[in-house]
Amino acid sequence: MPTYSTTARQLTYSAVSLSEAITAGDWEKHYLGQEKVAEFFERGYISNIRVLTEEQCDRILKDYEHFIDPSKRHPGHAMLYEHHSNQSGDSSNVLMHGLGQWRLTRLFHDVVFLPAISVPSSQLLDQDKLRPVRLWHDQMFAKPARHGGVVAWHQDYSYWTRTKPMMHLTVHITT
Ligand SMILES: O=C(O)CCC(=O)C(=O)O
Repeated sequence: MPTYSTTARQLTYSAVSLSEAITAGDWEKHYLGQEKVAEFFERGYISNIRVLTEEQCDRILKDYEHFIDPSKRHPGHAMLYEHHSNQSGDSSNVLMHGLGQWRLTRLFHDVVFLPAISVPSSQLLDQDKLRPVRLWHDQMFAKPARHGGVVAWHQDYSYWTRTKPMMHLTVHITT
C-alpha cells in the first residue's frame, strides 16, 4: 500500500511496479534502432513508439478515473501540482489538465520510470552518447471520447530554453 508522508509530501511504495516483469537484462530490448535515432536528430521528433501494452493501458485507465471523476477523487489529490477539471471553456466538453499525477498512484509513478521510455530518452538527449535521465515534470491532458475539449492554440517555446545546451525532451503518450 502507498503511504503519504505529510512532511516530505512524497509518495512511497513498498515494492512491485507496472514494469515488474522487466529485469536489468531486458534494458537492451528497448534501444531504438540507429534509423530511428537518426530520424530524431534530423526531424526533431519521432512517433509511433509503443511504450505500454494493452494490458498496462487497461490498468492505468483505472487510476485515470481518480483525476477525471470527482466522485473517485484520490486521497492524495492535494499533492497534485495543478489540477483543472475543465480548461475547455465549454461546459458541454471536458479538457482536464493536471500536473503531478506521478506522485499519487503507483501506475502513474511507474510510467515515468518505464525502460520503454527511459532507455530511448537516454539515447535521444545527446547525439554523441547515452545520458542519464531524470524527470522534470509530468502533465496530463484528458479529452474523454465524444465530449473531449481542445487545447487552445499556444506556443511552448519557453520550454526549449530550460536547459542550455538543450538536454531535455518531451514524451507524449497517447492511449
Ligand atoms: O496534447 C495537447 O493537446 C496539448 C499538449 C501541450 O500543450 C503540451 O504538451 O504542452
